[in-house]
Amino acid sequence: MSTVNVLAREIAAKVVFYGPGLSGKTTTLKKIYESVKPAHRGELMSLPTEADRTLFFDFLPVKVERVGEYSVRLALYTVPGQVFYNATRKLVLQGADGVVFVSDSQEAAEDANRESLVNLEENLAEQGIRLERFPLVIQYNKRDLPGVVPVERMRTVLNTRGVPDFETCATSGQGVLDTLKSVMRLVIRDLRQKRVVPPVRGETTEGPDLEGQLRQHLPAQPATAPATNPGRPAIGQLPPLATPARGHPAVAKMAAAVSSPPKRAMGSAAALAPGALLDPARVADAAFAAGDYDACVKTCHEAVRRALAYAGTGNDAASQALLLRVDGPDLLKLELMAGGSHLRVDDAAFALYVLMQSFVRLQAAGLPPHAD
Ligand SMILES: Nc1nc2c(ncn2[C@@H]2O[C@H](COP(=O)(O)OP(=O)(O)O)[C@@H](O)[C@H]2O)c(=O)[nH]1
Ligand SMILES: [Mg+2]
Repeated sequence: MSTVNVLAREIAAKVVFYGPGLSGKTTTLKKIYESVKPAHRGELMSLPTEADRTLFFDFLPVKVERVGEYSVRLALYTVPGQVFYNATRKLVLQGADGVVFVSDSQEAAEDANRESLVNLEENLAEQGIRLERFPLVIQYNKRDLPGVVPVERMRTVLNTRGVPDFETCATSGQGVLDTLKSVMRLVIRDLRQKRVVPPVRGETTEGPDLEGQLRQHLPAQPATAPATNPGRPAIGQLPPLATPARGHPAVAKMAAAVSSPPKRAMGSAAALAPGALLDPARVADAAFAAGDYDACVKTCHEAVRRALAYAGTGNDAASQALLLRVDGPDLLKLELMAGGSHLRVDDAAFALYVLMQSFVRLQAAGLPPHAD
């Protein structure tokens, strides 16, 4: 789903964090969110499933000012790991430019890791993508836990292709940013090979350049323990939690540009919309992108009502929400918001979140009955 604006020298790419349930994908994204300066990221949007509050879907836009001659905007997504969410995984995977496979180093997770990797391979194959030729990086996560599977054993099973791999601890942030840098490097190299991004004059490798750029824009070097390079310097501490720059214009603009790049854009809502609601979802994504938060919230509100109507037009909105298991208080908040004006980026992000929640619940209920 990469888009490249040659005139503006801007690349927008999509990276998906894939892996079995509870391997640490959401924690990894949260840590990236905390580590990147507010001016260089948007809001982290998370869509939880019902009972266990396992995060179903997370989305984080990140911007790196310059890589070679280009500035890079990354849209980072996680997928739900549980087996029964494969439809959602396929949706989120659509148009991915790169994948970070987050494996769980605990012995009990060995089967789940393997199965998830096979599932990734199958879902990419459905899109006509072979993993052999795809930007992929592996995280061996939860290395802090006692008695974890030796890295060499994990590598033999999961990294037969010899892709870059990293030992990580997502809860402390160890290795997380190195993984991100690595996948970014692969994505850009891939786009260059495909001639989507022109090669940089006089530069044979983007490696050191990219490294430099990230150093410049990340608050500190993270803890690192790349499995591929055990001779690396000792680990540092991650910086304290950054204060979210709520409503900051730069954040809004950046979040917008990433969440909805031009043309073939799959914004966060459109990614999950059933066919009949694709248009309003696109309008909502685009309004968010344009910074028109009033319009975004109103469009989301209207689209949510249409989504809920699939639960039966004879029911009122509250019953429809109940039937579809859309969160009542969330819906109420959206209703109240939609009547207001001068809404902020957080409001719009929340509205998109409720809309996505409705789409996911529709999908879970098998609605609309025909994939229209
Ligand atoms: N000890 C330890 N726990 C982790 C690590 N990464 C994630 N966790 C914990 O594992 C659980 C599941 O993590 P989560 O990010 O929600 O997994 P996801 O399903 O892949 O999104 C949470 O309780 C996390 O705190 C890690 O590196 N070390
Ligand atoms: Mg999660």
